[in-house]
Amino acid sequence: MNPSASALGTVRHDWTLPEVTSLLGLPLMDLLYHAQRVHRQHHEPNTVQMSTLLSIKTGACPEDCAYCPQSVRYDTGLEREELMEVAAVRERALCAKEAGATRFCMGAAYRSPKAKDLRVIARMVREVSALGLETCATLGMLTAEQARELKDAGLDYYNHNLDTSPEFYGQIITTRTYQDRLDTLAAVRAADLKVCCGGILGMGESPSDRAGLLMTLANLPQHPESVPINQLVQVPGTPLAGAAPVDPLDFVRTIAAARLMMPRAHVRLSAGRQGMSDELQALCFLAGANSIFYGEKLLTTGNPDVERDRSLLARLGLRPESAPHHEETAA
Ligand code: SAM
Ligand code: DTB
Ligand code: SF4
Repeated sequence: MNPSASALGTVRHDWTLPEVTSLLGLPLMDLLYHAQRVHRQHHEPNTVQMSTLLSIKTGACPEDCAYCPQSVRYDTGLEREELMEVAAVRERALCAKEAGATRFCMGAAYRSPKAKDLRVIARMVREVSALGLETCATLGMLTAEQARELKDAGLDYYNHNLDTSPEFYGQIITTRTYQDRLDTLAAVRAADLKVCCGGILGMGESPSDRAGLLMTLANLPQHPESVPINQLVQVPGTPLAGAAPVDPLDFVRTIAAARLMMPRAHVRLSAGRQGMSDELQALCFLAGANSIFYGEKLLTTGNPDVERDRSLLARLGLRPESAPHHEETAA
């Protein structure tokens, strides 16, 4: 099927695999043209939303995600760290705000958080929110009650990725199911939190798996507000170290298709930017990416430093998106 140009960019939840496949296979210039056109219908052009990540609990995770340096099953030489103190997290959030981030995302290497840890994390969320930053957390599986507890603490976004297609998923993770992930996303929505949900490219998935990931994301009852598209960061010791790298232009195509299928979402050019040229990143922005992780570290691996990103944005004439109005009670 050939997607009709006028229908592209409408909010739909009934995508079929052949439709997504044909979108991904459009001549690149047509795909980029449509993506940028639709981008401008729904978003302020030339702006980029900036989130800073912090790993608040690192390593020793019981899950077996084949890409992840934090799984206890792989020897990656990563030093484990217990849950951070609230004051130390607040300090890091303040630094992120001063550097220009508008959202602070706290990540923990959990399968799911324990009640006592969640109480501490809720305090972190309150403190970070009081700084006037948007808050995001990624803590693994959540029950509906846990999602509500985070919402009550002032959490804005919850990140929980589908990672890949339902068909390929079993080759990447065996310790929890695709349905577990969908259940967490439903719990997060039920608590009226905003959803950040995307996936990873470069894990050995087929073009049809990429289409399947995008189709599953776009056919969720409500599109995620934020869609991170990660390129695998290969970490020695993980099963995916040495996987064939994704063709950079296929990465760009996936971003463009995400933009067209979820027109109102922020599409985040996420992990993997450290190895990308400025020109490749520019193509990703042209394809409709309008968000990045900002700061020299992702969770445990590197990200371009602040100076490089400031210069990239300046070279491209992009400006940071301003923070949505937020009650500021401190600093
Ligand atoms: N443990 C929680 C979970 O898995 O939901 C939260 C943290 S986990 C590190 C968050 C996401 O980071 C994963 O779902 C995956 O998409 C991404 N990620 C982890 N390792 C990565 C890597 N090496 N390259 C790219 N993305 C990665
Ligand atoms: C997402 O999609 N990417 C971020 C965030 N959500 C939590 C994490 C990327 C992690 C890359 C590997 C690391 O630094 O440990
Ligand atoms: Fe654990 Fe999350 Fe890493 Fe999977 S991605 S091993 S759940 S920290």
